[in-house]
Amino acid sequence: MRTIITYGTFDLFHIGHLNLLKRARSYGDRLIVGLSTDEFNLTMKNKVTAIPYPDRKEILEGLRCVDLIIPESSWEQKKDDVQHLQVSTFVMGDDWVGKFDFLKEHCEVVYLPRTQDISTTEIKRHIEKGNQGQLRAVA
Ligand code: C2G
Repeated sequence: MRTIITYGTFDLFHIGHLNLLKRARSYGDRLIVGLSTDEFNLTMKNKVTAIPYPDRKEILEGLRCVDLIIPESSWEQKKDDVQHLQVSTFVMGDDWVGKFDFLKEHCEVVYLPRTQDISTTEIKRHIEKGNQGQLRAVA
């Protein structure tokens, strides 16, 4: 059983999130997501989530490619998570490239190219500007 893990906020769920999760899942047989809690976002990531943790969790649980959700409540939990969940591969988008290389002594570490032209911030900005046109992820 090859267990994969990734972490994130996944606020205002969009195609970039889905692409990442589907590609992460393809590295193994089960995908675990460390979902950032509202408090962790607020205190450590300086992010105010639009969608509360319980709803973000339920959205991810509805995806075929996600097998388990655990709360992400600290920057320091990854090594313990990788060890006690017997993770084979840790996957993140490449905006984080290099930031988690310390995990390489415990599992494979993979950084995947982000999906272009879409992000939670861009969605919020798009709506604030009155929704002119559409947000398109480059295929
Ligand atoms: N992502 C992507 N393409 C996008 C937007 C996001 O591939 N257009 C990826 C990010 O690189 C990340 C995942 O989707 O791997 C979740 O993105 P966020 O919810 O923005 O998560 P982030 O704030 O990067 O938190 O400890 C790690 C942090 O919790 C990651």
